[in-house]
Amino acid sequence: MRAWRIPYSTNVERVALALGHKGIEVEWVDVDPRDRSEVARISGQELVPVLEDDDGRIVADSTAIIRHLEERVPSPPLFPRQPARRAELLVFLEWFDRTWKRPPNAIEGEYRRPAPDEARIERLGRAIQGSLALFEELLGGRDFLWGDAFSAADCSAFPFLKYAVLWDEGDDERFHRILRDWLRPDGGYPAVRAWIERVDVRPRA
Ligand SMILES: N[C@@H](CCC(=O)N[C@@H](CS)C(=O)NCC(=O)O)C(=O)O
Repeated sequence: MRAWRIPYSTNVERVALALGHKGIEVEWVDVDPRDRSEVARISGQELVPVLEDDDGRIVADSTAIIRHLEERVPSPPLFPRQPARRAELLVFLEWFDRTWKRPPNAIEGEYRRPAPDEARIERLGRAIQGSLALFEELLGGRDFLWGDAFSAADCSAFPFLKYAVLWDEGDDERFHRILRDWLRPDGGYPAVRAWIERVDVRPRA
């Protein structure tokens, strides 16, 4: 398989974790963030990650790629086998992308405006900060977000929540700084911090 990536991409890291879990080897193609022409040509859109399977199939979007990998290489799994539990996990993935990600994206949008609305940024930031309590409860008495086994939920959420604890000095993405600034655990959320350390040592393709 081949996969297209840019440095420090959260959505690329989701796929790297899924590939690493399944032990799938991939040939990475590094994309110049300022030149998306190759990605656009192969996938019809400009965002990474994009995966090319060995049969030539092209899949864009990190969640679609993880679902595709699960179909192609079912073991070790990233989704529960039981259909109802699997559907619940798909709901979580959708909630994370459509609801949880909205405040940091909106803050980034505010900073692009000539006069950012500081009160709105504060309100949105508090929503990010408040979500830590929910993740702390999701991790109550279990090692991973969806139970005792590593799953697609961990692949999806870790690359964003990790900014509560981890920071790479080479990273100058504003979106990541927003996450770091609003996810500060300030000595609390021990289950979230332990989970970040637990997932951070997992293999990545
Ligand atoms: N829904 C897509 C979103 C992909 C996405 O936003 N990719 C970012 C990198 S994390 C990107 O290519 N952004 C354009 C840029 O940074 O110029 C997914 O989950 O893969």
